[in-house]
Order: sequence, then structure tokens, then C-alpha cells
Amino acid sequence: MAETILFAVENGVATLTLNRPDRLNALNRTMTAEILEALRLCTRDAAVRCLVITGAGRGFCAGQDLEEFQMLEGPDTVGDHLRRGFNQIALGLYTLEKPVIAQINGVAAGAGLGVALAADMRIASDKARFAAAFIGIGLAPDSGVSWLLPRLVGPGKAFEMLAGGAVVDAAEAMRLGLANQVTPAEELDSTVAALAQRLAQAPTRGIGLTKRVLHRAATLTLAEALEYEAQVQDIAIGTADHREGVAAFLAKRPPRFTGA
Ligand code: LHQ
Repeated sequence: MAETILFAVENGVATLTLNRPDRLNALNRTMTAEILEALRLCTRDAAVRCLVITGAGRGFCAGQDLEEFQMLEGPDTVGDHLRRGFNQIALGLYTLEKPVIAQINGVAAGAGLGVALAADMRIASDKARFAAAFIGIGLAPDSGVSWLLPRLVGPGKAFEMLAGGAVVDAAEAMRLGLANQVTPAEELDSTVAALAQRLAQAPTRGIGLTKRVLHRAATLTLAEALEYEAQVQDIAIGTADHREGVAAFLAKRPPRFTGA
């Protein structure tokens, strides 16, 4: 039984709720371990075809629990702490071969911004705020933010947020491409539930392979990306959902994708 998160799978959608609302869902060691365990489950359970990550209460995630961090003892450096914890969360979300939606209900700060950025889409409430927060405590970015943020908002805005501490509200996040969609707070749950349901009924392996090519293409030349696409398409063409999609099209009926 998890202490710091809620985790449930229903109709193909796993919902992971960070659940320390009185700390704005700041990440402590227990929460980090529980998120990693939930990600392992999402990876291996074929019944999970979409992951939604969100926060309980008024925050999404305020980053490292600074109170706990002050009290951590032992030989580990902060680098060790990151390698074992937040780095694994960022990579786990980013490389999960299933769609990941961050449901940004409130403030996402520091490593919490990293969690939001590592998702495939960010659906934000109009009460959401995005804060790098690292510089506020004299730190450089971690948790993947230095890599993910400039790819979404461009280097100039990333610098403003990372070095200047600029906090971005929901409307600006939408303009910047940081949020895919902004909804009134009271419509956030239903908007994300509908999107997650659509994604959970889509060709899951095709989505996973789409993530694979998108991520790989970012570091390739066009010629290399074309070759990689060709290799991955050889995999996609062998999926049951590809066959179903073509059969449904030819029969003029809606497809029934199974994720296989
Ligand atoms: C918190 C936190 C928090 C504990 C709010 N911890 N209690 C990696 C490795 C090693 C070291 C450090 O960091 C990292 C990566 C990082 O994540 S660095 C960035 C760490 N996070 C921050 O610096 C953010 C700190 N929080 C804030 O600046 C504000 O709380 C924000 C802007 C997030 C929200 O402001 P408000 O909406 O005004 O809320 P609040 O400040 O009143 O917070 C509500 C409660 O949550 C409050 O407790 P209290 O007992 O007074 O009600 C805060 O102390 C607690 N809280 N963040 N990270």
C-alpha cells in the first residue's frame, strides 16, 4: 500500500496521483520510490494503455521536498540522489512506450516541472503555474529540465525561466507550447479523462513506436532519421492494430484496436 501516491488502473488508463497535498506534493524519498514502482507496473502491464500523472490538492508537484533534503544524511552526493531518483523518473516517463499525460492541476516547480515536461502532453488547469525554481535556491536545472524545457519553449524563454526565475502562468504556457491545452479548473478532470480514454483505445504499440522515432530523430540527421523510420515501420507493420486499422478502413467500419 503506497503512502505518498494513489495509483489506479481503470479501462486501460492508469492514474498516478502525487498525494502529499499539504506539501504541494513535494517529492520525498518514499514518493520517488513509489513513483518508480508505479512506472515499472505501467511498463509491464499490458492492461495499461495510457498513464495520467497529476497532483492531489492545489499543487501538481513542488519539486524536491526541501525539508527532507536538509535532513538527509550519508555519503551520497546530490548527484547520487538524482541518478537514483529523479533521473529515473524523467527517463521512465519519457521512454514509457505508452502515452503519458501530465494533468497539471496547480504549480509545477523544480523537479516537479521535470515530471510535467517528461510527459508527452500537458493539459493544464487555468490555475496551473510553471516554475523552474532551481535558481531560487541557487541551483542549476536537473530532472531533465535543461534538456526538455528549451525543446518546448526555445532557448531564450528557457533561460528566462531557469536563470531569471520567471514563473509562467497557464495562459502563457499555452502560448509557449508548454501546455497542449488549458481548461477551467473545474473541467480539468473530465477533459483529461476523455483524452486519456481516447488514447487508451488507440494503437498502443504504434504510439510507443511514435515516441521512439520522435525521440531518436531529435539527435539524427534527416538521412539517418529516414533510415530509422524505415526500420521502425517494419516493426509497426507487423502489429495486430495495423492490420485492424486497414481492415476497418476497407470495411468502412470503426476500428477496434487492442494495443497489440
Ligand atoms: C514545500 C515545498 C517543497 C517542502 C512547498 N518542499 N515543502 C534536486 C536535488 C537536491 C536538492 C534540491 O532540489 C532538487 C531539485 C528541485 O526540485 S529544486 C526546486 C525545489 N523546489 C522549490 O524550490 C520550490 C519551493 N516552493 C515554492 O517556492 C513555493 O511553495 C511554490 C512557488 C511552489 C508555491 O507557492 P505557494 O502557492 O505560495 O505555496 P506555499 O509556498 O505556501 O506552500 C504551501 C506549503 O507547501 C508550505 O508549507 P506550510 O506548512 O507553510 O503550509 C510550503 O512550505 C510547502 N512546500 N514546496 N519543495
